[in-house]
Amino acid sequence: MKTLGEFIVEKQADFPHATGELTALLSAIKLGAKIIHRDINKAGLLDILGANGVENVQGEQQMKLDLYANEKLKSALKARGIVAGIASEEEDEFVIFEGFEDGRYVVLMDPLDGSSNIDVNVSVGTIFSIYHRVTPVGTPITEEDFMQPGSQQVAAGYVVYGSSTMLVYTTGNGVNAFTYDPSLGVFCLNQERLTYPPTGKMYSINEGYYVHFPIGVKKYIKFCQEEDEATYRPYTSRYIGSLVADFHRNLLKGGIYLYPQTASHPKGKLRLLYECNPMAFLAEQAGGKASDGVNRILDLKPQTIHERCPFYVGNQYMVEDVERFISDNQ
Ligand code: AHM
Ligand code: MG
Repeated sequence: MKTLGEFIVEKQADFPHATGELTALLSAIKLGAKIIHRDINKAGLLDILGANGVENVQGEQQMKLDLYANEKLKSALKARGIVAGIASEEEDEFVIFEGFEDGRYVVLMDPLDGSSNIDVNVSVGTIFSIYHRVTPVGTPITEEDFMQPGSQQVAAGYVVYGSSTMLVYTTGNGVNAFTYDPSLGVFCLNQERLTYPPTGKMYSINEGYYVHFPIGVKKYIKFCQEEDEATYRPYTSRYIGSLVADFHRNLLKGGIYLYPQTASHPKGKLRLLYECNPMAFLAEQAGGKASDGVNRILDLKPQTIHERCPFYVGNQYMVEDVERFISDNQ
């Protein structure tokens, strides 16, 4: 048995000039994940279910646990003195960690993705994305530090709070998965160099919005439902409505997740910086692909912290199929 802490330290030895800062940063996320795990598991007991009546910058109801997870992760990241600031789904503006201008990293996060699922006991997740800052160390960070394309990510990952809690991350050298053992309080290595299975049989999309999808996506959905033994179609439809859980299942079983643009949401729903980019980094590191339907997600140049983009992620050939349907039906 190998713990996440041991694994990270072991990997750090591969980089003789590593300062240990990224190791400490990942430890902070690990600690935040343990705290969130603990409190999600007793959400009903602690009276932290339900909306708190506050809307976030995107006009969505924030759940009490969203705010709680945001605060816990923020303080875990701040405490180490390595991170100069963060951007979060739950913060209108990026947050400067005052007094920590020497930090070389910035972190973007969705502290509790899919939080509307908590009240009904369905899996939720934490998503994180780590960059080196681009402004000089020693000065306060600026928005520019967060406006980097996803290809510049130093590390990214997620924690899925499901039937068990798992942490999955990449530093650009493959994807590694760990399962949390609550009795020991440690994440244990589950799988090193995780990759998509060669064939996928699942497609995940909110088909309730079918009528609003672009024509290419409508045709791709019909393609998924057609019979063709050679390509394992019809595919199975699976949609939890929790990006982390849907992504995780497709990574393990093979499949594609789609969140297209619609007439009312011309850029889709998911946020580029702290939902699409980290998942895209993981997908590519696992041999898969992530696209906005036309472009590689990791090449997109962000304009604003909370910007959205259409998102197609999963087995490479499945994402290429949907891209073909989109370009053939422009
Ligand atoms: P959130 O960040 O407000 O929780 O929203 C993101 C979630 C994703 O986890 C999920 O895949 C998607 O929204 C579901 O959206 P919909 O209910 O429109 O299918
Ligand atoms: Mg989210």
